[in-house]
Amino acid sequence: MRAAWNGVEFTLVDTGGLIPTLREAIPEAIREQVDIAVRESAAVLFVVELGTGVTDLDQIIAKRLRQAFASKTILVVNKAESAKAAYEIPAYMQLGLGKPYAVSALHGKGVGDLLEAALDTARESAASGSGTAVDAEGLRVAIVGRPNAGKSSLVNKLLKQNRMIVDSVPGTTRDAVDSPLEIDGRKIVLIDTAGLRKKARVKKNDLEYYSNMRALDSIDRCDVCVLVVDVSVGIGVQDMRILRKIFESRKGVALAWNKWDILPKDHKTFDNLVADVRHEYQELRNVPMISLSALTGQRVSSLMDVVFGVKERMTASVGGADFENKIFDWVRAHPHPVTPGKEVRFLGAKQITAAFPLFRFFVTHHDLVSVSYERFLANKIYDTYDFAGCPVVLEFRPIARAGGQKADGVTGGD
Ligand SMILES: Nc1nc2c(ncn2[C@@H]2O[C@H](COP(=O)(O)OP(=O)(O)OP(=O)(O)O)[C@@H](O)[C@H]2O)c(=O)[nH]1
Ligand SMILES: [Mg+2]
Repeated sequence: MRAAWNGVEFTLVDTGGLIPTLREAIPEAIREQVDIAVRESAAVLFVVELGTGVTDLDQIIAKRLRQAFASKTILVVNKAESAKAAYEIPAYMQLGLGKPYAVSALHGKGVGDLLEAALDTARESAASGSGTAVDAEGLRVAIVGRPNAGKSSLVNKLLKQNRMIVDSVPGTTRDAVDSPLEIDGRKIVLIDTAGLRKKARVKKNDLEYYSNMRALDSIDRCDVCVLVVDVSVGIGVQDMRILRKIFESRKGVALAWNKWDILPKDHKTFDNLVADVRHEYQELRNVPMISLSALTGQRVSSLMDVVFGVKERMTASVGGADFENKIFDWVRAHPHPVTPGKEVRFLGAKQITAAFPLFRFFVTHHDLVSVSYERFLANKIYDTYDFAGCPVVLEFRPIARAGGQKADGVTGGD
């Protein structure tokens, strides 16, 4: 939730209650939940409740916060509206998190001071860099997909060690976990993410709301995504949503058909499958695909070749004059539909240096370029150059500034 206080904007995240699920695993479960909740926060408010006294659970949570996040934790004692509060509050000093802030959320008492303190803490931890994760070096590859697709299994296979928690229960992975590795001298950071379910099915106070957010955040922070699809389940609406999110974030993508081992097949299966889904989903036409098995390891070692191929293409250059001539040819052969008096005339085109394939077109009435015409041009670029797995982005600008200028422009039909 975005909020503001005295002109400072910040994101407030309510973690929901930290409740251990298994009695014998309390400390471990709490540790995990606390870590997931607070690792990337700039300030942490640990809220306890007056009236119950200091509980075992408070002690366990406080211990973890002291160990790992002491400098950014603020202890808050809530429900401090009663007259007795002043006598009871000192007991909370034993949690070792400094002097508690007494507030009454109900009456708004003490909240202003608390926010002041929280923002001071946030500023300090932002300045010292502890509010943000330190990035490991290498090509960042986020492994994304629906729950149970086999993302963690795939990461494990790639790491050749069991670092991730794998389980047959969907939703096993809660956090986005970074694992650095090196393949043939190439540095990679693999990011295992939580399975992405439909938003509507994720309740706000659920830990899953949180892991969803972090999986989406991993897409923004990576270079190339691997979209893992369980071949026995097939492509669904949710996969297409994830793909759209990847392209909106201007990231590269490769699709891994996982669990290939359980599919009865002949030598044509893969080609047929690819042809079918590309026929059904136009967005998949330019996405490179590989079939593999995270269980047996079949073709897992080839996946990174596909990923590095995407990475190369993300910044590939098409060459100036030749590109512009092609554009003019396409426009001539397939002119933009005419709006009387408002002719869309192409004056120039060039590729712009960016982290993804970006093309700028200089056009009269640039705001009238239709969506279908934009798609036509993008498809032409995909068909002519190799941008498989990359988001091809087109920009339309009113005038040509430097280079690429053609006095009369091209409207087609000559
Ligand atoms: N037969 C077969 N089973 C697989 C394969 N990959 C994963 N599985 C099984 O699928 C189940 C889910 O695997 P995970 O790796 O936990 O899946 P995930 O995508 O990380 O799941 P979440 O973290 O819950 O989103 C486990 O029972 C795996 O053993 C595969 O290639 N073949
Ligand atoms: Mg997982």
